[in-house]
Amino acid sequence: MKKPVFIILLSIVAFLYACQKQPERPNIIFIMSDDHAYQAISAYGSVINKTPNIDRLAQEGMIFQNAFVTNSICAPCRAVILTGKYSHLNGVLDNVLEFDTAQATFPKILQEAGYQTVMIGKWHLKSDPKGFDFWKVLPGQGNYYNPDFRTPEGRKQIEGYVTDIITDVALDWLKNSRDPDRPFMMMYHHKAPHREWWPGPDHLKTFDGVTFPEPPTLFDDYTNRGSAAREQEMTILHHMNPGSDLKIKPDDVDTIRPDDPWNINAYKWNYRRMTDEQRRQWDEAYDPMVEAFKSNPPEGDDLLKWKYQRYMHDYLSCIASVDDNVGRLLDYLDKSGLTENTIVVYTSDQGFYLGEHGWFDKRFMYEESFRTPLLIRWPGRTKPGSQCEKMVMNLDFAETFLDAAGLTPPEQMQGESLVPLLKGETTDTWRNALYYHYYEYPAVHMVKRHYGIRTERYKLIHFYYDIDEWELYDLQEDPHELNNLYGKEGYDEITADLKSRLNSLINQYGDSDELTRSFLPQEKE
Ligand code: SGN
Ligand code: CA
Repeated sequence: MKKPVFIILLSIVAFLYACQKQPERPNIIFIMSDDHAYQAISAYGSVINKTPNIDRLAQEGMIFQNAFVTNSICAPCRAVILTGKYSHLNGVLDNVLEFDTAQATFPKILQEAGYQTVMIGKWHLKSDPKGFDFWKVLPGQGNYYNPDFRTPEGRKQIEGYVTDIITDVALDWLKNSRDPDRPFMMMYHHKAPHREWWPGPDHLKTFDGVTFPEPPTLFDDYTNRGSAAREQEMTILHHMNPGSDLKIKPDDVDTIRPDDPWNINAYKWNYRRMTDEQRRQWDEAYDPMVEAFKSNPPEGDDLLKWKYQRYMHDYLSCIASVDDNVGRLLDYLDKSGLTENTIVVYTSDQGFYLGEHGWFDKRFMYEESFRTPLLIRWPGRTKPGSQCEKMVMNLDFAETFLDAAGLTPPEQMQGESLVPLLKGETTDTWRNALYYHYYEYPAVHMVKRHYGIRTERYKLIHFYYDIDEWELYDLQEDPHELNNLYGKEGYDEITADLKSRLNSLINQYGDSDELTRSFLPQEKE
């Protein structure tokens, strides 16, 4: 055969092969905020704020109406997400234990398969991130103003507001470091709106003059509940502090005094991190509120109402910055032509109480903290404006991302890929019950250890360690979980069935007392 003919034939074969090749692997941007309650996202029907940019993901993709976590607290959720395994197997049962990075994680597997992998923002797992081409993370909880970052090159402080900076770093990587010939997976993880809710310069006055509607259970007295609900330490009234939480500025703000209560010094540490200009803007926004409070401090029920309004003001201001910055990122994807082949996920590490039961924080298996928001946009695969009612979990992310990249997840991962749901395929075999296990006790907020099962209609919880109490809720009749039916007449059969299904889940996921004991002390305090 003549040489030119041979070359032409070879080119045709190469062309035909290229046409048959796997479709282009999608990029993945996994946006996660910290403690962002679904009640504060307008796509979920928020009555307290608007989140137009996050809502875009619902309009252009899918909103999950029933997304849950396995253990509602920060570091454990992050370890579950990375490994696709429950806490009793990945070893991060609470915020104290360190993550063992030798484990298989979805970023490591994507990296080995040729993805560029990036981790920016809140990490909270103590050990250095592994499996990332680029990482820049906050130490521990991080700071709102002028935060420090951990990088492979050491620690570095960046001036500005944390939510803006995390986005600047993400955009900078996309613009200047990304190899356009390879897919990427970016974990873009906000610190906001975590306690102590310090709003950024752009939103210091956004909610001034607004009165937020109170949740119906703000004045809950915990009748018909167990000791766990009564004995927690996460009430807005008693456990939210005047300094760093409510922003009542101490008179001697520039002196750290060892005899000051922790929260007053926490206010001072936060304030002292600010530049002169940041402090000027802060004082201008907050001084009138502090003066009004000091001249006429509310009492009785009015004090709780006042604290709730203060809480919402600052919490929602932090979310306004998150929403703006999600908008900046989505705009860049549009402008750079990346939108079409990029899966964008928005979620929170867990849910949060916005005054329901009189609480803030999370931890309980009750709905507000057991659930988490989840919105996913996947152009060309997911129908815009679609809704998913299936019960999905943060346990499912690892397998979802691997599946979307055309990879087979390792055996030990315990979730389910959400890809069929995202494609709108009907599936009859989806899970019909959820397993939950929370461990961090005794600890801040004093939520007792518990595990349980949730089906579409019922929830059965066992609180243990220093108590032995069961709770049963009918979510259809009692969506706010105010009436514990455990042991009540007529519920024996339902309870027996739930207990047997709970045992099956414990076996299925390989949980056991021995595993808990191997990680956590058993001596009761
Ligand atoms: C801090 C907060 C707590 C919060 C934990 C865990 N107190 O200790 O309210 O429950 O973090 O949060 S603070 O006044 O220091 O903010 S988590 O999201 O990291 O699990
Ligand atoms: Ca959190």
